[in-house]
Amino acid sequence: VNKITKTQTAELLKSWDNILVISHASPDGDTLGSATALIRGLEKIGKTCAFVCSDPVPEKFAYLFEKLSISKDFTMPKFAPDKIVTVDVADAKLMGKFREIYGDKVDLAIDHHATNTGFADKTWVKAESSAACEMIYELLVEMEIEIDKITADCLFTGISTDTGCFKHRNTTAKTHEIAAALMEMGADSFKINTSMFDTKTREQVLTEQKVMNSLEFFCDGRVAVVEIPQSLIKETGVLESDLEAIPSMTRQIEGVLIGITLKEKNESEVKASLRTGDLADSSEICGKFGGGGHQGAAGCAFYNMSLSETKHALIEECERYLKEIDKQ
Ligand SMILES: [Mn+2]
Repeated sequence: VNKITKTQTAELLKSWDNILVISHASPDGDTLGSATALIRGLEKIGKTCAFVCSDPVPEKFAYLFEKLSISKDFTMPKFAPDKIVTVDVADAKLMGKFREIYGDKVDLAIDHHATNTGFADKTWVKAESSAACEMIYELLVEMEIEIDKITADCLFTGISTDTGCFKHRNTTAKTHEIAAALMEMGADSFKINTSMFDTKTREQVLTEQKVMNSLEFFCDGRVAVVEIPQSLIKETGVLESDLEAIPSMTRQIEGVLIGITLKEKNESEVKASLRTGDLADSSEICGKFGGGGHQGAAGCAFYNMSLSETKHALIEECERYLKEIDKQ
């Protein structure tokens, strides 16, 4: 990995033009907030920019693109770029369909994942940053580019969403310092946090209602499991975003150490998403099945097994795991 510093990143960007900024597939607030804030900053110093993303931008993030002069078609760049920059992309795979075209042509990756694979020619990684948006904030300050109200909203969005509204373990004093600075610059924390964390679509709640019907407890109430069968996905036309709050709902139940969400992806694959509090380690349990992730959130996939076979395999592992914990 050819790692560079913030100062070197600033120098490179100042010397470049016709820059294509790429977000990761299934875009979230951080990858979109950092892309839009970076583009706003670069346009302020006269650069021409374009933006692409492999998947559609969810409607709730539309405000990030307000008053931006770039093309509204994010499925192809409006010009042949001279330089390519990814934001919040840990692996070329996460570029989705753009991997084929640009996967080995990325000039600069700006990322906060310690696991960044070094797919870009140059990489500025800062793993202690809670969000890529923290890094873009520091970069714009370094480049002495003014952060206007909309840019502040973009950056605040990424920081707030990647920290789960300043609740996840990755939240640091620095995170709060930067968020405070962004509020001074006009970021509307109330509006952003309400829309990101306190609002669900009706479809989302109706889906959650159906999924919660399947809730079961195991291991003396220390394991909670919910199931999302293909039939539910088909009959209700559920969107991926309607399901995103479900994994953490299992962990929020008092006494539950391990929350498990099982989703039947297709006829031959079941995906498990685990959530754990302080006392258990999701990644350790998922690791047993060839998956991975973090202590608090991890996943693994099961092939050619039914939902109930998957459930039993996981519960057996949880039983073993919890016995180990009890010994300590
Ligand atoms: Mn991120």
